[in-house]
Amino acid sequence: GVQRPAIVSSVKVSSKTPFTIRCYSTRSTVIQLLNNIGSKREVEQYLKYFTSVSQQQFAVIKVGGAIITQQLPELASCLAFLYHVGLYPIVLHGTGPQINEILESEGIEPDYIDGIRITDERTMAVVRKCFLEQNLKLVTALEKMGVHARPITAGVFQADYLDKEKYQLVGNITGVNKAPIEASIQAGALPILTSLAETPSGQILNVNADVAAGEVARVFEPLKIVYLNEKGGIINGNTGEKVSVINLDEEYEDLLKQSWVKYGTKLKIKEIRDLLMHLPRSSSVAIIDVNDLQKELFTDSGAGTLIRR
Ligand code: X2W
Repeated sequence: GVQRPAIVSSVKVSSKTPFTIRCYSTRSTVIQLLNNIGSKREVEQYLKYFTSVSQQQFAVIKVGGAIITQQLPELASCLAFLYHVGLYPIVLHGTGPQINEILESEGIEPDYIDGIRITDERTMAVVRKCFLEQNLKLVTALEKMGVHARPITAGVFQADYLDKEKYQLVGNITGVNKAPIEASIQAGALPILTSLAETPSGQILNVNADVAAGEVARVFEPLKIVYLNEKGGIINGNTGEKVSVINLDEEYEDLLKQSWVKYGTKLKIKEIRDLLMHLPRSSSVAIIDVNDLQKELFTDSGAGTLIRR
């Protein structure tokens, strides 16, 4: 496996924590986490669990594009915390709302089929611009918090056209190149990915970020798979309530028949089901609010929507 990057300067959190943090300035953050998030025993147990596997197998975190606009400070500080305790999540972000905003300002109505954007040449230019802008925004916010973060905006996803007639420049991922992600973690940098893909002949294609995050989780098989969205989970469109758990084996077929399960929500649930069918039975996916990330990672009580088999 990949060697854990060297700790710059270290300090013990407690005599029992097998764990070091990077610099003294973050010690108060760690103590705060230990006090606020869960019992010390609970948090230490999870820290031990997360460091029992190779760094690249800790977590895949999908960040909805809306969060970069609405909750960037919260997002950056949650990720900075993980980095400072020596945990390296693989982060993949979307940029859906930013794309729509630009399209609408240019008088173009965003067009989707089943949650997938129909991406013509003109739209693709906007998609690429937004992915690069939002990626830089997140990386810059992390760097301001002393985090070494690496933008990875190409070279990971190989793809074919999903359906050229129907969606135009949209990719169906056929391969995930782990090397740039592994190299980033090995160099001690958080890998920050977009979901842009490339055909063998070099054509850039647009891929839904939920789908791409699922593909990353499929190849890395991380301990935690977390989707951060602005709603803090999946909302039942009929009742307006948050769905706390989806047990796929029992509920999937019925769920897909519900009138509110459509567009992006349907795509997300389908993709997560596909993913969980390929992972060990004990795997699950949590869809949560960014402010619940530490609670989700370090305590027994989850938050948001848990999807499992
Ligand atoms: C998405 C990629 C961005 C995305 C799109 O163009 O909107 C396709 O639909 P969020 O913020 O995670 O929704 N691509 C093909 O998924 O961003």
